[in-house]
Amino acid sequence: MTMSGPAAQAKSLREAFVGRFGESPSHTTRAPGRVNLLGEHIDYNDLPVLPMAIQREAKLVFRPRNDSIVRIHNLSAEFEDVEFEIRPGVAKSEAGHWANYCKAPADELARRFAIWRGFDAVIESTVPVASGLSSSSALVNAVGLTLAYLNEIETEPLPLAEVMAEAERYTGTRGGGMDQAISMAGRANCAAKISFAPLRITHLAIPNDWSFIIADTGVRAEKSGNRQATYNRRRQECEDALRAVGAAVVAAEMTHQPVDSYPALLAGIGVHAALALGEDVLDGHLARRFRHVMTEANRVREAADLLLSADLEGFGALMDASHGSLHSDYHVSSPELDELVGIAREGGAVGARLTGAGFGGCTVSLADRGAVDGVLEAMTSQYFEPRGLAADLDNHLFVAIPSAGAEINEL
Ligand code: NG1
Repeated sequence: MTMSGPAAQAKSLREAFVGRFGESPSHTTRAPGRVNLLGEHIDYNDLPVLPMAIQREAKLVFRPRNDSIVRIHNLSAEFEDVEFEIRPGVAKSEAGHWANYCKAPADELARRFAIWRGFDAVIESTVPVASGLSSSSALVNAVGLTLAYLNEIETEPLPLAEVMAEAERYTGTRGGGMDQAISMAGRANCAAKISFAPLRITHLAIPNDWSFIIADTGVRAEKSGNRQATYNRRRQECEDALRAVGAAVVAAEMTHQPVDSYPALLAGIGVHAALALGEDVLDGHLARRFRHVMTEANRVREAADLLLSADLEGFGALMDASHGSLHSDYHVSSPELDELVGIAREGGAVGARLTGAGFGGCTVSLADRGAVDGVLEAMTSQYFEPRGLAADLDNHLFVAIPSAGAEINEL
């Protein structure tokens, strides 16, 4: 009998560890990537989002050391070995280097706790890189959970996820906390509604006959350079819009509570009044960014109810509306993302949208289980074959399996 899938991966990780470090690993850690179903570019505004963890994951085997050195060998030859010492202020590698996602949790944990114990590890990730499926947070969480466990500090999923969200900012992206939270705390067969400040998670079962199809445009949405600058600019624009609308709320005495956050704005005057005020006081791109944030927050609220009542068509319609808003108001789509969304809809999906930060990366489409083959065929023949990507199709096109969050086990 030949092994395949996770069992074969675990064996090759163990063999590589023995080859590299001359002894056997003692533990294994895994942390999944995620697909965001609804609620894009609003986690950093502290508004709820609706992602799920997927079967693609970062997995490592490791052995503790008796000093503060971390050595990580990546099974993929594309990524060179990483070695550093755990301490506050770990020196960064060049921008975009994968080592920064290993150093980030060590730096953050060392700033908060007296951690000292390092490890040797061999790692492999099956999350496509720079594709909006959170390969970065899977890596940060896998290394962070390993360090937390070895140094006997916080390993409860949500508190650790909050530390990891802060940790990932070491890499230069001013991200929200969605990715680290769902990767740490996801539950099998479920999506999750995640709210922030304070971080909370509600698991929502996905109906059996719903399938979420992930399709990778093949255009990398790199986390460094231009894309990082655009992402950070969007965040700044949201802050600017909130400040202007908040000042108008106070001037008009619409609420007596301070309007210092998006959740406070919605609690104070509600989404419809906020939208109307936004149209009045904001111009141009700030008005568009604000409209996306408000309508997307409303879609997440409705989507959680539609999931509970298994309303496939209704949920799909919200995904379509989300894509429209990300395209026209938030300006983070791309021709390839739009094309894949269109093909999915024509192929029988009830809804489709870009997922993750955009500017390339993946789409997520919702289809009834019976319609999945039609969607996969349409995407294959109309998008992947013409681009010569069909040979590597499994990496570009797959049905998401809602998966459990990060864990650590003895070998
Ligand atoms: P991606 O680029 O898909 O990993 C980023 C942010 C999220 C969220 C989404 C947009 C990080 C680690 N992730 O995700 O927090 O803001 O964009 O909804 O920065």
